[in-house]
Amino acid sequence: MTGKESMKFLIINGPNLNLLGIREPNVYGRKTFADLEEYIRKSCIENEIEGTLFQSNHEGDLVDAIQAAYGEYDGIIINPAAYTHTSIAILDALKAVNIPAVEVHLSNIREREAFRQISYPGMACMKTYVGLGFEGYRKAVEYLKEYLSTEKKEPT
Ligand code: CA2
Repeated sequence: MTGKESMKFLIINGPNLNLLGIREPNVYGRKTFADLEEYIRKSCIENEIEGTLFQSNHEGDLVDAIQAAYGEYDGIIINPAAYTHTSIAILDALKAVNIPAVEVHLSNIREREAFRQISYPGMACMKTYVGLGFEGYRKAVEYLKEYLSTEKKEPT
């Protein structure tokens, strides 16, 4: 990336997040997935980031998207949804591409069921935002932007 180009982030959302606003409003809120995508796009624009959004219900498709990000994106923001708690494949993909990544969860998984206490993809992420709803994605954009701006200035 040269000085004048904007940073490129890939924002990945995992399974069932496309159902947002349809069920479980007490846990995930009343806003829809379209609302979330609009919020993320706006967060990227406000931070002068070129954001690409990707959602899939399929683990392999999420792995493929992460692999394809290699050499194309400066940062990854990921809410792996239920795959958070099961997917070593997503963890391995994130480690393989070695793109700075931030994990986001709408709910506070740390205060939920025991099976939600482990995050495999989180082990390859620089930071995790939980329980902030949509705001977590904005914070992730801001954190990655700041991290990458600072990193660029360091002497090689
Ligand atoms: O809090 C989060 O963002 C989660 O990643 C959401 C996942 C859950 O498995 C993780 O433990 C935490 C679930 C996403 C499913 O979203 C739904 C939305 C509406 C109705 C049903 C599910």
